[in-house]
Amino acid sequence: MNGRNNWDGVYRLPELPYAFHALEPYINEDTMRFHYQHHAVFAENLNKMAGKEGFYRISAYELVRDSSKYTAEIRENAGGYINHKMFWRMLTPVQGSQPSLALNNAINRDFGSFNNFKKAFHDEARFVFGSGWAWLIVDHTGHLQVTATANHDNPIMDTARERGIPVLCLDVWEHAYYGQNQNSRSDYINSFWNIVDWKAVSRRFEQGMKRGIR
Ligand code: MN3
Repeated sequence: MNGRNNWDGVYRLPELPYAFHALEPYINEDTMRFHYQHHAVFAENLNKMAGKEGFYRISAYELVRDSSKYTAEIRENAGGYINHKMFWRMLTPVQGSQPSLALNNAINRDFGSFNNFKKAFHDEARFVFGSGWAWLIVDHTGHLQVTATANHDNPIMDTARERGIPVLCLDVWEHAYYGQNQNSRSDYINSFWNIVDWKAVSRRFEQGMKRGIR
């Protein structure tokens, strides 16, 4: 991975690219603060385990990608660390972003229409049993698919049932919405569409198409 030689091996908590209250009313400040603290725990745990649990100076991305080589505890913490990092960057307080032409065309090709895609993603997110994540991925044939993972698993894992590059993701653990939407995961998913950063998502799609799982 680029820059690894210069990396000191510390898993750092990335700053949020916006203020804690910036996504209101769709995600409220308390929920974001609580959720970000939750992300911090994964970084702390990785730092505690590094050097003792069979890995050192291996990026969290690689720990997740090559997850069959590591323990469930490493996989859970590395997954929690990278999933939240991806998730924060796919959200924005700026309204009105649009998918790029390339992403829009791929969505129409693979789902029939943008609304069909939204429905497929919504259903995938809604029916994750227990804790997990919903994803839009580019698979190895270059096609888009919606899929879900349990716990903090990620579709880049070498053990993933449906493997691919994450383009869009949604955390559907109860901690992501319970403070605001109580038990309505559907309300939370509906709110989510208002804060998706389609520019960032389109960039991920275009890079994913070029590079594949690195
Ligand atoms: Mn979470």
